[in-house]
Amino acid sequence: MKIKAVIFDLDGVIVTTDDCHYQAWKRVADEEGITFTREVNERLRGVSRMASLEIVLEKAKKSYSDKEKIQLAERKNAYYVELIGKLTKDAILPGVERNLKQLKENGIKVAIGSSSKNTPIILKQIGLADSFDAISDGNNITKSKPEPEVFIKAADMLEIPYEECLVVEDADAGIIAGKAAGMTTLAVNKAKGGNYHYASLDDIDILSIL
Ligand code: B16
Ligand code: MG
Repeated sequence: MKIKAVIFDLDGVIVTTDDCHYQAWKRVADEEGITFTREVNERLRGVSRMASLEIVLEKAKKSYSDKEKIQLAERKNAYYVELIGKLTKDAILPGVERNLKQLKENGIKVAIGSSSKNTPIILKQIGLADSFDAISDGNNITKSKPEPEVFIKAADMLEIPYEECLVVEDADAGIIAGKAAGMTTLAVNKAKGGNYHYASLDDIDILSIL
């Protein structure tokens, strides 16, 4: 078996926070008179908070200073944190717990590789705070996906060579990042370009492809 570790993206792979991101950005966009749709929200998957804001502002009728942009991002995050504070175990996506259990029982390390600075809050809310051997997230990186940094750091924490890691991602930016890190990639949902593709983790035993 070549793969010794599986690095999971968080939003869209472990947990369904898409709607929380959508509601929070929509609230800010409405307040600012900016058109924001579900289609635009899809483009924010795996993209950092400030890079997401730039995408949201493509439809803005005025320009915003750097200071105003930081305030908008903080406002969005406050709305988002309010919403994720209501998440429970029910937000864990189908197939996640079974796969985590199977991987651990077979000695495969598991880690989180997420762009989100809210990773600790989300994992605590859904009861998976102690379920991973390493957590690499938006708090310990300087370059967001599609840069490979978040996955490189996760592998380094695990002390596993990059080519022995599998990345599970729901975003094109995340698949590009995983490949750039020299890792094997498994795309779920609408992500494209992975070495493997499944609609959901409910459809696969990850162990069977390692
Ligand atoms: P935050 P992932 C990403 O998480 C989300 O997909 C993306 O929509 C969000 O903008 C980004 O985290 C930053 O999140 O504002 O909480 O720091 O998919 O990489 O787990
Ligand atoms: Mg994601």
